[in-house]
Amino acid sequence: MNSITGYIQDELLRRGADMVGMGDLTGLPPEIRHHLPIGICAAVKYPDEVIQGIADLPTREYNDWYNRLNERLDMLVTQGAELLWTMGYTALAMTRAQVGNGEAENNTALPHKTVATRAGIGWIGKSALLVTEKWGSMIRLSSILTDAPLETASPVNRSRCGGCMICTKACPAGAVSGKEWELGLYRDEFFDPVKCRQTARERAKLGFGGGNTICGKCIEVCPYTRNAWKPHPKRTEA
Ligand code: B12
Ligand code: SF4
Ligand code: SF4
Repeated sequence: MNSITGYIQDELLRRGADMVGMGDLTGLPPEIRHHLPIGICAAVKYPDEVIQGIADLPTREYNDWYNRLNERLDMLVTQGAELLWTMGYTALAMTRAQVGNGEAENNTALPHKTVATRAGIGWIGKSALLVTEKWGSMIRLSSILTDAPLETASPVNRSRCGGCMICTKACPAGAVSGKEWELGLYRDEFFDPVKCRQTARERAKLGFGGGNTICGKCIEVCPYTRNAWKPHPKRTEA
C-alpha cells in the first residue's frame, strides 16, 4: 500500500471509522462521480445490542444510533476530504447535505453502496443492503470522491448470499424478493423500496412513536450480522 493510502485509511480509522476501503470508480459515468476517479468508503458499526434490540420492532435506541452514526459519518468524510485538500488533491465529502436522502424517488445519483462494492467492502445482499463478512449489514456508510493517487481494492461483483432466504422470509413488508444480486441487476428488479418505506414508517410509529423511516429487521436477521455478535455475558450465563 502506498503511503498516502495508508495515511488516509489510518486517519479515518483513528477518527472513528470501523471499516475503510478505496475503490476505482472510472467504470461509472463521470457525471455521477463528479468527474473524480476514486471513491473512499467509510463504514461505522452499530453496537451489537442496538441491533439485537430491534428483533420485534424498531426502538428509540436504534433511532438515536441511526442519527448519531449519520452525524459521525458526515464528520468523518468531511475531515477525510479536508486532509486530502491540505495535501493538494480534490476531494468531495458525500455528506447527507451533499447527497440528499432520495426521499422523492428512493434514488441518489451515486449510492454509498456502489462505492462500497467498488472498494471491496462487501456485496449487495438479497436484502438490498451492503453485507460484509466482518459485520454483516449492521453498518452505515458514507463516501468521499477524490483524485488522490490512492491504491484501490478489488471490487466485489458477486453476492455471497447463496441459498439463504432469511431476509426474504423475515421482511414484514414483503419487499425482499429473494433474487440474488449480481453486477448489473438494478435494485428494483429484486427489492421493492416503496413497500419497505411504507412499512418502515408504520413500524417506527409502532415501536417508538415514529420520526424516522426505520425498521432494520433485515439487518438483525442476517446470519452475517449475527455471526459478528460478541458473546454477551448475560446470555452465556443463562
Ligand atoms: C433512498 C434510501 C432508502 C430507501 C430505498 C432503499 C434502497 N435500497 O434503495 C428506503 C426508505 C426504502 C430505505 C430503507 C432503508 N435504508 Co436506506 N438509504 C437510501 C439512500 C438515501 C439512497 C439509496 C439509493 O440511492 N438507492 C438507489 C439504488 C439504485 O441503489 P441502492 O439500492 O442504494 O444500491 C444499488 C447500487 O449500489 C448497485 N450497485 C452496487 N455495486 C455496484 C457497482 C456498479 C458498477 C453499479 C453500476 C451498481 C452497483 O446495487 C445496489 C442494488 O441495485 C441510502 C444512502 C445513500 N446516499 O446511498 C440509504 C441506505 C442505503 N439505507 C440504509 C439503511 C440501513 C436503510 C434501512 C435499514 C433503514 C433503517 N435504518 O432501518 C432500510 C433498509 C432497506 C433495504 N433493505 O435496503 C443504509 C444501508 C447500509 C448497508 N449496510 O447497506 C444506507 C447506505 C444509508 C447509510 N448512510 O448507511 N433507504
Ligand atoms: S427495513 Fe424492514 S421493511 Fe425494509 S426491507 Fe428491511 S425488513 Fe423489510
Ligand atoms: S439474510 Fe441471507 S439472503 Fe439476506 S442478505 Fe443476509 S445472507 Fe443474504
